[in-house]
Amino acid sequence: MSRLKDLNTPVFWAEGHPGSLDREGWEINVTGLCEAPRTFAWKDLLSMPKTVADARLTSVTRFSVRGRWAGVRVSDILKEVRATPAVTHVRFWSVRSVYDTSIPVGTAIRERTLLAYEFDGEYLEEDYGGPVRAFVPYLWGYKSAKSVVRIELMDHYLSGYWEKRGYTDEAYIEAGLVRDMNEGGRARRIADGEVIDFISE
Ligand SMILES: Nc1nc2c(c(=O)[nH]1)N[C@H]1C(S)=C(S)[C@@H](COP(=O)(O)O)O[C@H]1N2
Ligand SMILES: [Mo]
Repeated sequence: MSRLKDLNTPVFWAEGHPGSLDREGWEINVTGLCEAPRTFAWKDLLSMPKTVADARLTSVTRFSVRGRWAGVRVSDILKEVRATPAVTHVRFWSVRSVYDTSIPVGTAIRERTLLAYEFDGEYLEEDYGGPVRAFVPYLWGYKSAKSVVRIELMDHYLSGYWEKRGYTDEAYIEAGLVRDMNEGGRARRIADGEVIDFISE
């Protein structure tokens, strides 16, 4: 069990659940347009500055869950590998290399875009994209690729798994109702953009 499970947070694995994953042996390979491509092992990520973002994962399927997501800023990763100025998009690949999604570099370097390994102080379990997932609170949840194994730094955009199947490339969060998982799935109204507060009725 975990906090996300207690909140009945939906579990999405379009490509199929990956089964049990090895946290201690986890590695994320960073490739593409950078001067120092490298692999970040689990212990490397733990040794980097930890950022805690009290923020929401909000799905286009209209649920939203808030908690303290924690991990390494994607901007710190880009600094470590010395991303070149040519980089316009950052592509995340999930374990098994079926699910991918890309975001503009400007969004990737925002302060709460993370490679997250914790939620409310607990390590992320496989269901929710552990050991390490992308967390991008600014955009619909399909940009928050789970169980990330590879990050590609690119000078162009490519539609990913869901974008090829009809979800927008931009993934801007749109106003409407969402089920607030922190309140038992109660329907609440949101404005456009990152969900920070709800609109009172
Ligand atoms: N690998 C992978 N990552 C994924 C998905 C997926 O199906 N496979 N679904 C995305 C979508 S649509 C959402 S809303 C969130 C859901 O995260 P959760 O399953 O932890 O609730 O994960 C995103 N990342
Ligand atoms: Mo989603």
